[in-house]
Amino acid sequence: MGYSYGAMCTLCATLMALLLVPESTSAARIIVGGSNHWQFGFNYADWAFRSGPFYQNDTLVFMYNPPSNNNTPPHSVYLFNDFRSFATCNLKRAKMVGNVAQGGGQGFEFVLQKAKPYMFACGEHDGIHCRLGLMKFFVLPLQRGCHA
Ligand SMILES: [Cu+2]
Repeated sequence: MGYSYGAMCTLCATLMALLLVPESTSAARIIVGGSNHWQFGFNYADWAFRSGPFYQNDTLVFMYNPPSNNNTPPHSVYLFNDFRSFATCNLKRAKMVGNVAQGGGQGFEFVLQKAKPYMFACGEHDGIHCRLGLMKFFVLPLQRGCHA
């Protein structure tokens, strides 16, 4: 008696939605920047915001051409340990995880092994790619499922 038809419908719809969303247990392989790959001037913070959430053990793939004679600007992948360095694009305390040559072919792969914040940037041109080129973003991978 207590439940209105509307409330029952809402409950039903909620249960249906829960049942229909398949719980994905396999890790994903995500191309950073999508079809834009890893390049100067694309807004990666915005991309990361729209592409999330990311999950523990997902793989981020950074695709960028190795340096060549026909003026391809080199890129790389750096990981920051502290937010202040990330915010100011100070690479001195960042660690290079992908060098300028590793973005070719299938791209440079980085597995988000832990459920902790990861802060990335391109380390080229003294932080100019990070500062002016918007080549920086952070992700906070979530644990997958309730029984991980
Ligand atoms: Cu770059």
